Amino acid sequence: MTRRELIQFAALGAITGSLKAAGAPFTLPPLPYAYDALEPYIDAQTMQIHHDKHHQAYVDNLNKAVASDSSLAGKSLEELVSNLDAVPAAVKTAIRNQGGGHYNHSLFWNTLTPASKQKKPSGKLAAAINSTFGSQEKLEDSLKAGATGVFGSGWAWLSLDKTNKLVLGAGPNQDSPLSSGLKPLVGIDVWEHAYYLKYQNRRPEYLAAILKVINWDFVSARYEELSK
Ligand code: MN3
Repeated sequence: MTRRELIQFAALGAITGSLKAAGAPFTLPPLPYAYDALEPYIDAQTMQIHHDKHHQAYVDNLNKAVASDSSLAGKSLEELVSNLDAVPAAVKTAIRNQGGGHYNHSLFWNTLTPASKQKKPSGKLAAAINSTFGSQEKLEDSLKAGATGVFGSGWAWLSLDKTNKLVLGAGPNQDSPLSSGLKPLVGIDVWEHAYYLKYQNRRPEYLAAILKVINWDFVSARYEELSK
């Protein structure tokens, strides 16, 4: 393995491990780079508040929800979010929102990288993007359109479906594609907390910026892992 492949492999292992690891209490994963690493596209203050305050709150509230029902003890984050129907009605909304928030953000940090290190999608993912969307540019245009169209708070997604086809989607709040039987590859957080300090109401400017810092190396490796 080259050094780059080793780093990708480690990042993939870290996120796959933390999402599948058994049971509460869940903990906030460290940001895999400095707060200011995504400047000038995503500012350091936004990253610090988004990770240390918003993501931490999802983790804390998820732990409270899991602690309130003993049937949830020992379940991994991925088990909880991918099988909401198995969650008792009294805590289902909390697991959906807080578990989804923890899962979505844990993935999100790993799918970003400093712009100076950004590469194009590679290998099987590059081929799948071209055959499904025509080109990387068309995929990015469609992702931007999906993210622009989210009313209020939510996410736009590139996921794998059950037949390992690439699919685009969007959802409100912290709903995760995982809960619909999809395997999320890239999520674009369009909650205002993700961009308001720097971009205020200019969501399209934020979307153009976030696409400059997508970690396609990580996404390419995740695609290979999930499509096996
Ligand atoms: Mn967020």
